[in-house]
Amino acid sequence: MWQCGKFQFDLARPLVMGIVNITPDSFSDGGQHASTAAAIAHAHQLIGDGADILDIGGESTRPGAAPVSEQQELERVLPVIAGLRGIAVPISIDTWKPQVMRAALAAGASMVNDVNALQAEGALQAVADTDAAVCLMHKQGTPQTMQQGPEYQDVITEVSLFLGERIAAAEAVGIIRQRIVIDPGFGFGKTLAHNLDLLRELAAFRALGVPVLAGLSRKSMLGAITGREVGERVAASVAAAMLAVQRGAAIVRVHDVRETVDALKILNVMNESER
Ligand code: 9MG
Repeated sequence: MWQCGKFQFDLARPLVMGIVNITPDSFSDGGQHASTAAAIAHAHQLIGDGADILDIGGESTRPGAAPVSEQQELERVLPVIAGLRGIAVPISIDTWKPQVMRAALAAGASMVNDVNALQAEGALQAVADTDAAVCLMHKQGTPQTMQQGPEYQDVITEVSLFLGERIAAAEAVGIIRQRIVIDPGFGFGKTLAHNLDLLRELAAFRALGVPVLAGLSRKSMLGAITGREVGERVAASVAAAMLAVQRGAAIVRVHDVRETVDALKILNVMNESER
């Protein structure tokens, strides 16, 4: 069982985490109120499309993205979380900032998705003080610099060692394994070759004893392979999600929930009907 606040999942089938980005380029240029309303409407659409979890973020982590202040991030995410109170699926807050984690969890979020793996001062404690789930993700560098010549001796071993250390750090402050998922961080300080190695060997991370989350949706690695712009990567994203699940991912983080849910239904039926 994977515990996510008051929600529990047996992970007998893969879960689909739908992305709700509340950044100026995502929804509306009509001010904060319009962005909030559009984000809430989008979240309901994703639930209707079959999302098992919603991942709400107020700061872009794209390569080269500018950081936003804690205050700005709070102003973006809190009204959306409040507007979604009572929905049937857990809300994950996508942040590395401990004060944003605390405020979002108090407002009703059930999970923290931290691309910084709870390394910021106070982040471990912010999660430990609750019953929330956490995603510990690997990255090399920061979103501002991470794609400037990332290097590894052995990407699988290095990412695996890091994630093992972060699981231990989380457990040391009382975050039980049943609340933890790990993520190798596709595109976060990785070349195309590193990303392909990670996807090929994704099953290796299951040896760490917690569920694996994979986020490949619309990423530049898919653009590099297909030659398609970000808005035209739906088919590549669905294919990548399928491959990740076949290699042991328990959760896939995606923009295109409806298409991914449909594709995974085919895979699930095949797996269940296996003789
Ligand atoms: C916020 N964010 C962007 N990409 C991501 C990924 O691949 N994994 C996780 N956990 N979060 C991500």
